[in-house]
Amino acid sequence: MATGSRVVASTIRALRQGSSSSVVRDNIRSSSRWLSTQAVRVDRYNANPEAMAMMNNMHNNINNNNNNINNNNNNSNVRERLPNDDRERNSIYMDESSRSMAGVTASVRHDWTKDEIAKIYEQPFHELMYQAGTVHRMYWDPSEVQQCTLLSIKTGGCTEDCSYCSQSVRHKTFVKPTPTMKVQEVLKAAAAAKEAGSTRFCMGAAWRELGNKKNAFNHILEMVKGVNGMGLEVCCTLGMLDATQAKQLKQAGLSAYNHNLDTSPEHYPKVITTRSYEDRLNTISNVRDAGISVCCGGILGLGEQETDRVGLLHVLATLPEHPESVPINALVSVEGTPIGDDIDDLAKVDAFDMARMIATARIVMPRTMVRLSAGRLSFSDAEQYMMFQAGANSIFNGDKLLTTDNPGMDKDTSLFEKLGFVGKPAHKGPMVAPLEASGQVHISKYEATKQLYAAA
Ligand code: SAM
Ligand code: DTB
Ligand code: SF4
Repeated sequence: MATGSRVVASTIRALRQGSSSSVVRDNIRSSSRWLSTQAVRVDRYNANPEAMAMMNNMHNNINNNNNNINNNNNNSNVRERLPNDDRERNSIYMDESSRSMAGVTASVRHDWTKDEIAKIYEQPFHELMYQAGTVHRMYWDPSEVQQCTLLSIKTGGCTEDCSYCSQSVRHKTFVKPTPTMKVQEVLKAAAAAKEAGSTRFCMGAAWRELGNKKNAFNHILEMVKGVNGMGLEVCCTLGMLDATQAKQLKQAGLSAYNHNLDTSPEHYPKVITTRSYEDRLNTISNVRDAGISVCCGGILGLGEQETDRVGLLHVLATLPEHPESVPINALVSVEGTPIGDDIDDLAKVDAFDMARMIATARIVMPRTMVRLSAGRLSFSDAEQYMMFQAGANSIFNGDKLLTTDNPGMDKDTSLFEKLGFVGKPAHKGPMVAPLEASGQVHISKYEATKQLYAAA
């Protein structure tokens, strides 16, 4: 048996035995990718009955799991929710080739070319917004927006030279380096965030890498356990990680890890010289391999060209798995940083740039949460509305990001009321898209599955 089919067979066995371990979830992911390639081959060469049988089997097992999820929801009279784990969620739809509605077709693809993404990005704004808004409604409930809260648990004094960052030791900014916060202080802040309606708590440290900071790491593991124990989803952004550290964080209950690529590989060395793009990609793969959801995005306003924005989206959309979430930040210009001091008002990122980037991300990574991140203070409610229409479905809330200001809770509560948004609950998956549930989205399956259904 080929390796791919062996993994599928053992995954089916584990699912039958009711196992939902992270190993099984990882296997569902690799099985689904292998089966998709087999399905395409079956489509092209009319071959491989073994793959067809396994795909059928796998599909039934996953459908059973899904039915259980839905039955649980039906029992409590709650509208349907998908699994919260992005891999589990995506595996439910593994036999889906594309979705279409109202003249727009989309699919989860990993073979995008830069040219294809550029063509989407460069469309007339009104057309891009229409397509992105339609894709958003085919895959998501547009009224549900995730709220995450950031806390800087170790501020300033960072040895990296990121030319936008207030926390680099190389720039003279308003930030005063402070020691790592105590576990109890962090848990208190997490409890306050939960009270204020946040469902994901993200702890940031101004480090190049976790390295051999053993003591601090043990405290961070305690923080992760504590925040997870409060029923919040936990995210960290601590710089580069090795594979063992990623596994330890996963064991402690970490849901997601934020590690941004910031810009295209070509523009990156003009922004940061103390680490490489490859370094960042390695950490992202350590995080993914540990079974932690990847949160990875970038910043607009770093002096990049539009080709660099497309270049960043191309890297993200061709990763082995699309990130669970993609934060799109507008540069928060900080006095004393090379980019902050350089920038003139005309070079500032405007709301149309942000909406264009978010819309393109939404189209090329339809199942990813796109987070409207730093820079919201410089956009009006109407401008932010345009960004939600483009497909953003997550924000950072609270009056502080890491070191800079963010709209306060009251402001966001009134924005959510005005726009008719509700927050996504913690540890619960997103709602099934209402237009999918009501049958208005046309869903195409891989040819192999269609043949199986026809034969059954
Ligand atoms: N030191 C860790 C790292 O770099 O991965 C974690 C903290 S770092 C501040 C997290 C991210 O915040 C950066 O990767 C960058 O994308 C974003 N960021 C930092 N300063 C920013 C600014 N002034 N404006 C917008 N985004 C910023
Ligand atoms: C991300 O993409 N944006 C957040 C989060 N990930 C960690 C950070 C924004 C930082 C903005 C500048 C500051 O507050 O220091
Ligand atoms: Fe350090 Fe992160 Fe800021 Fe870069 S972005 S200087 S790594 S804190």
